[in-house]
Amino acid sequence: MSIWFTEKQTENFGITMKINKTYVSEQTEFQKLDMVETEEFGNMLILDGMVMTTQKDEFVYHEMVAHVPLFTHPNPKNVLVVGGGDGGVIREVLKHPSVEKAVLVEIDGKVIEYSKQYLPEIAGDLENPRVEVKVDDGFMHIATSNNEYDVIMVDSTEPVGPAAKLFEKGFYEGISKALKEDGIFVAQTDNPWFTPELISQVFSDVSEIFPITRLYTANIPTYPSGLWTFTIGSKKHDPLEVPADRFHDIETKYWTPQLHTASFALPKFVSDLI
Ligand code: AG3
Repeated sequence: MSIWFTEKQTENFGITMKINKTYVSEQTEFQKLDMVETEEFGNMLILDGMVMTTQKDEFVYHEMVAHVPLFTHPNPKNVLVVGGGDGGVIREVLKHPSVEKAVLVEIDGKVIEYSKQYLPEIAGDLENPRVEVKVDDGFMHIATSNNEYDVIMVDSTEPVGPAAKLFEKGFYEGISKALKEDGIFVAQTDNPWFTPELISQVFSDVSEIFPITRLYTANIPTYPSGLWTFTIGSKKHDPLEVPADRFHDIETKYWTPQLHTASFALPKFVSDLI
């Protein structure tokens, strides 16, 4: 007998994976958390029935969330990750020597705990002395931060459940206030096939607050449609005008200096959304 997991990405469409083992299946204070071993993609974290990350393809998302804004900023020192309790974005952030402090604010301590246990190569850097982990509400953390961060990364779930308020204009206003005067933020903004309105809405909200707003994409096979978007809001530095000598050497599997720029080249049906 074999067991298969399906994430129904829409009412009528889904992605299916063969499951070898279920390590955890638990209702936390905030959401349903499953940690499983898949045959094809290694261990996988699922929240509220949605694929969050897998050992095989996690590098795409985590590298692209971290390196695009971090290389856009000339000297990022203080960095905040909202969500991202699996630690993948933090691992990539720490590859930038200018970063003195990386704060992770994750609402659900169970995500951190089980990621350390079952996704060690993703979560391993959460113990690094440059990292401060807070189990707290990211929305509240943003609301009470002023002029503190160079770069903020929103590594949230989808706009349902605990993350719904992280896709609202008021949250982006809070982010702007929490950033220094030349700060940059990035948020994962879902996919253009099944959630085109979300991309348009977020882009329009962010562009009312930030002088520079940009959309870029990456290919993530286990996420809905595989074509994932990220929205950048920046007060001063344009990700499309990064001087070539700012791209220092780092070890990556997806991000390259060429791809940094190329990821902003959008298919027509995607650029029509913004
Ligand atoms: N956060 C964004 C995952 C969104 C996936 N959506 C879905 N499967 N419907 C990923 C967390 C990784 N650190």
